[in-house]
Amino acid sequence: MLHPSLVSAVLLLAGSLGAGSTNTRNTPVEAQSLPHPQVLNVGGGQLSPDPQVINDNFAATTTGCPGYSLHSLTESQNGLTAKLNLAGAACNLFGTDVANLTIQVTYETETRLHVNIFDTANSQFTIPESVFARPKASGSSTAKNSDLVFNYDATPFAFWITRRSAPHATPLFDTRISSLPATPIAPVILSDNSTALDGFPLIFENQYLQLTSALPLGANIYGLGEVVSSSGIRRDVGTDGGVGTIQNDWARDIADPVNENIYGVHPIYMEHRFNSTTSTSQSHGVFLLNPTGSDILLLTPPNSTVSLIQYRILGGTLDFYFLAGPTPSSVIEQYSSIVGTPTWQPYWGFGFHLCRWGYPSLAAVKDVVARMRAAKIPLETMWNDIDLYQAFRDFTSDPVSFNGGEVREWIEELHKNNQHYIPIVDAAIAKEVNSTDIYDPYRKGTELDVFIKNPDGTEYIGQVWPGYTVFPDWFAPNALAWWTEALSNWTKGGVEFSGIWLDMNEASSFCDGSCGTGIDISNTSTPFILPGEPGNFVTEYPEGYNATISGPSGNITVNGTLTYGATDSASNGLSARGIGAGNQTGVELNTPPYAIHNANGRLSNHALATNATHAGKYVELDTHNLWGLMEAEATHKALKSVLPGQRPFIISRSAFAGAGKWAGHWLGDNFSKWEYMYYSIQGVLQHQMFQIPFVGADTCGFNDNTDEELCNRWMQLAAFTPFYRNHNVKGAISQEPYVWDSVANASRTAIAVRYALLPYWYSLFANASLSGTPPVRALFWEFPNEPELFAIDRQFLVGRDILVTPVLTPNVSSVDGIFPGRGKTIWRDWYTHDVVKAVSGSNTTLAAPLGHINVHVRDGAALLLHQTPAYTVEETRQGAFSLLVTLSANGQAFGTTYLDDGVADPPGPSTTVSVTAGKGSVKLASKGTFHVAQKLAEVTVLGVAKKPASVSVGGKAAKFTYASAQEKVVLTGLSVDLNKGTTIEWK
Ligand code: MIG
Repeated sequence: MLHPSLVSAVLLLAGSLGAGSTNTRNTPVEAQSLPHPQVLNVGGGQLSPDPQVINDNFAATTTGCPGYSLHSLTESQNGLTAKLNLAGAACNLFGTDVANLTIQVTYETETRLHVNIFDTANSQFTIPESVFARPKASGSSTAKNSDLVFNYDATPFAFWITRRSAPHATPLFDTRISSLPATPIAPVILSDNSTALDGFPLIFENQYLQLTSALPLGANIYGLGEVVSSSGIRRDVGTDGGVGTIQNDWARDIADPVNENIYGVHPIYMEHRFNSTTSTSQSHGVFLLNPTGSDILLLTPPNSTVSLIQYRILGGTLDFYFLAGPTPSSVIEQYSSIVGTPTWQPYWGFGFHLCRWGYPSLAAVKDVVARMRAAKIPLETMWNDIDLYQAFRDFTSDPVSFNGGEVREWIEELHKNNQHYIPIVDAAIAKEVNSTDIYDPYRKGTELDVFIKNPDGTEYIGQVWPGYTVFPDWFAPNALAWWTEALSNWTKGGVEFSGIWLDMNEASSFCDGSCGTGIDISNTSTPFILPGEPGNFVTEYPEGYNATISGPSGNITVNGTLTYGATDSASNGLSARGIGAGNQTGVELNTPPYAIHNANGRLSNHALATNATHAGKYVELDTHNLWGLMEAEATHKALKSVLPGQRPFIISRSAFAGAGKWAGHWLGDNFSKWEYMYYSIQGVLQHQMFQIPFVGADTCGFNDNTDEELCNRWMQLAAFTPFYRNHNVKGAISQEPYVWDSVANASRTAIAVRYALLPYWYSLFANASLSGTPPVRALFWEFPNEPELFAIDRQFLVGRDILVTPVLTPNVSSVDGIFPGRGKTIWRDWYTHDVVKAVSGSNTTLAAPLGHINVHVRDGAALLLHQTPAYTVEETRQGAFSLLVTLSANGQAFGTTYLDDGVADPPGPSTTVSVTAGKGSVKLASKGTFHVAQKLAEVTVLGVAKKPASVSVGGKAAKFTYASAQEKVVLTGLSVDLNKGTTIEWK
């Protein structure tokens, strides 16, 4: 049994190290002098000098690459297969050219075309089916009825994808690059006088793949991530000789830098093409199923008529999926057919979550929960960070500050109050420091052989919070069973969690290589000065913050008046094919010849050495980007057995394509800056495309101190994002929403709107889990023919109907926002129901005093709402429903609401309530077997031009009120049985 007990590890406080170092950034900083011995790196591989040179200037060399020619073509109804042979002498640019390739083209569905180019010998790494189940072809889809067409040139081999409906239009994807001028592309692909085509042959080497496709000049590209993009949701393709984007795909533990690789990897993009002649648009998607480290560049050659996308990949195969769309949302839905639809979230998951790093004790946490209630700010779920742990060890609680028995009692109290508890789980597992140290998760894991190894078969030992650590190997056959037992014992020991928070799972390691191998590992101190400790005090505040004027409240006084300025577990069924570098000879594991633009330099920096091995067959070099995905899957499966019948609630920091099937995501270590509040919107939108729709940012900001004004605005904005959690760094000032009265007010207001809208949120997520439809939407996804919306990411839509226009700058009392629809769509204010007098096609200025977030309802909507938002989601659910109908100009509206018990996994019986309005009536009809106990008590219809003479419900005359300013009919005191439906009519 895995009872965690730590006997002799002595935890040295990191603050006692590195005295004298000052650093204003409160991310952990490296201590000046480490007590650790020199890194030995035994078995962890010799690491290359740092930094490795990035090979940007190599067009001259690529010119020498011969490309391939196609032969032995076999065509079938569903596609084709052929061989590709190296068309000349190998160039061995960054590895060894693979002479024999196979191309397989499959028309998998009418909207999905699969182009897979792989080494015929099948020794390059490919994701095992157990980790990523590739979609099945529909069988009935053929080359003849597909929306997409695969075209090719045999020699030199190149292919392009067109739409069947427009064979002569610019291809969607085109590796011929024939329209390029002969001019070289500076600065990334450089200086030779070769023809353009010569510059972009297909390169397929054991350690380097390169494929380049033409894009329309200045194309609208979205996706590719994870990233905090300086160009917003619309990625920068560069202009005239410039590289706009280098998306590096190497999962990395780093506090949200701009335009660099961060926690997750999602090689999917969507392109949106607008035809200005016809004012119509079409979107398509391109997904590369390859988890190997890579760079994806978006650039525009000088004087070029096209822009380019170029993939540079460290291994694996060119496994492409093309998605036909043709609308933005349909591209996203089609992507879910490859990576899977997102996991069902429990209803309570949409409540407000509160967390911080740096709660010293259970008493402090209890106090927070009590203060939330005293302030009447709904708290659904309380979280704990690594403060909970004993000696930073997973699956423990500190016997003194978080005493197990008391923790149990407290969590059970939370549960009685319909609240929940979520603890953190770090990726690395502490290694026992000596023979008297007993740490069962380590001991049992060693017994079951579930940890990552050095190439020589010894245990790989890195270093994370608890000191020297090992790392779960999700490819190990026993990993899932071991993980499940550890989680189960933890909850049995008192930490009765309702969900799990997965951190550090890129996976992160603080030292170089297997640094604990062969040395005394008894020093468990952290090689960082923790935030808030001497040498790393948290001193930064938001932009514009003025401590002299307003003290700790920031720019405003506590009453809200502006004072500043003027205004499977993968374990089983491992594929024997495509094992990759773990089984190949002549592969440089630690320093691949091409250095991708990993902003950490060496691939192993702050991560595991790339020659670390998994289950005796795979190497970290090939599988690094899969760690978070695989941990999320294992945790999901573990929670299904620890909390049977309930939907696993998991938030993971690292992710790869498909992780949404198992977990949600938070946007990592952002900063308490206005800029980062803005970035949170693009982060949420990106992850809608990535099929991880349950996502949100650390509200009020993680790193640095927040201030009252920023926290006020952010608590309101985040109430309209799926995962709503306030989280804070250790050592920063407190930022729970009750800390400032104005923030408390703003939070209560926004949370009330959120909880009223829960049936809508929940229905949007049901549609996501059923069909991959994105719950949160960029404006152009709903209005794809309005180019002025293509880059909008300071506003967003929740579903089809709710437009959110947050304030993203300090010291203002109004906000500019665009109202999509070019004047044809009616937008009504959520709070007043007034119709907005919107400027068509450009910004409208809206009042936005502190504590007010602009929310507008689209016309044609029928929203079933909780009538009375309460303290918890459960209490809110127990109350009656109300209905809001917003008639369009022609008097119509439609909406559906999905209702079920909100917890069962797999989902149990459900009922869908459909509301159809038109011609003086609103009809409610229900379908399904879930019994809806709560009645519909209130109906509001907006857009009834004249006061009706009479209104009836189910044929019986009903009392109503009418407000002509809002053209509003309101019926209250109803008791409509939603299981039966009814008709409301007015004359
Ligand atoms: O390197 O557990 O992103 O949310 O508070 C710091 C402490 C480790 C990083 C997470 C952050 C969390 C923090 N963790």
